[in-house]
Amino acid sequence: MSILAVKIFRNSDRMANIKTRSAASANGSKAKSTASSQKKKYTREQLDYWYEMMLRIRRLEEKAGQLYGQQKIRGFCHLYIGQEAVACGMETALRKDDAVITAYRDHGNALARGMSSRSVMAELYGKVTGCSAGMGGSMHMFSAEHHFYGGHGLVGQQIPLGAGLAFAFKYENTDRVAVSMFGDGAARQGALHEAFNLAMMWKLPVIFLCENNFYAMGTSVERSSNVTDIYKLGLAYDMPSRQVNGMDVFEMHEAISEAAAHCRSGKGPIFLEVLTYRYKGHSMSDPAKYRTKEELNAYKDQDPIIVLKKYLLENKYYTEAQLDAVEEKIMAEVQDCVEFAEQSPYPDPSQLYDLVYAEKDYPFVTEV
Ligand SMILES: Cc1ncc(C[n+]2csc(CCOP(=O)(O)OP(=O)(O)O)c2C)c(N)n1
Ligand SMILES: [Mg+2]
Repeated sequence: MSILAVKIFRNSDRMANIKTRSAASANGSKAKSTASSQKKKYTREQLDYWYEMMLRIRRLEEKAGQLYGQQKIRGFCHLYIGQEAVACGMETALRKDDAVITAYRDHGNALARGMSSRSVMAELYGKVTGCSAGMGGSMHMFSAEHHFYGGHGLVGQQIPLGAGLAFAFKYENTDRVAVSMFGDGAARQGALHEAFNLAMMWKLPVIFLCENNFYAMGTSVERSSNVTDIYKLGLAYDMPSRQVNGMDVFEMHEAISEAAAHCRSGKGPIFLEVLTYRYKGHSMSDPAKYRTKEELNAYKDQDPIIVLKKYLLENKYYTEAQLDAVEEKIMAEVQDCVEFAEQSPYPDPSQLYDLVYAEKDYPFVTEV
């Protein structure tokens, strides 16, 4: 396995423009890439987790896509397919009591944090057994128990919320870390600058993680700013900032391990621009005509699940038959969670306001 850099098509219409963007760090040196020799250090448990969890996310979302077509799942639905290595590589480098917050493309993070397939599928169905009692849907997966704080629909809103989680961790004198995830589109929001500024001022234990999948709906990174190396936005605040290959689960694990250690030691925030790619359209209603098949296929060639599978076979961690057994187990789990969601009831209309937060005596709320 030798993914040392992410290949990026700068201009999907001109294949000649294929550019290899080397991972770069704040001080200009090449970012560390995980050489295959280093990979030997990973535990069997980590390898099992990465393979199973990436497959779980992939298969559950493929099913969700089908169910959306059948109108069993309604509303918005943004699939994470292609980006699985980000959530899974990150998880093995974090502690369970660290916090993760992200945008609406959140099914993968919910599962990677350990939330059950049943609770995610039922939420997609809008059923009361879902993780948000069926009142959030695709964009609002949430579990305080798993320290997964959503699932947010307003582009960029979770950037300062993640800094707020880190503020609480510091205020309470813990060594917990918050990961505040957002897209390349969200990186253009003003809220990023306010959050970066205060996080640096107060040395908050927050990893700002931009999943640069190169598009914000149909708008490519090049069309939203002249600064296309998004990690450079952190440099204006003297924040340690660099790029990471998000198609490589090993590299993700390494980058988050380093970043979390930095935050835990009281040195303040870190900004990682994670280069990744979504295989599907922005949401279910997007035919993704703004990019070419060649561009898509070039990323599929680096597919994190296929690459890991090859590694597991070559290094004799698994036989083909054992990998097939994992696939069967996941397929059965997906089938089970669909049946569970189908059979679960919708929330009762009387519950509509139960999860809406309002302070009755708040000064601006007056009873009429
Ligand atoms: C404040 C705000 N403005 C606009 C939108 C509409 N919108 C939804 S998703 C999106 C694109 C965001 O892209 P990016 O941050 O790159 O995340 P990705 O979808 O690629 O994961 C936009 C503009 C919104 N939800 N919120
Ligand atoms: Mg994007």
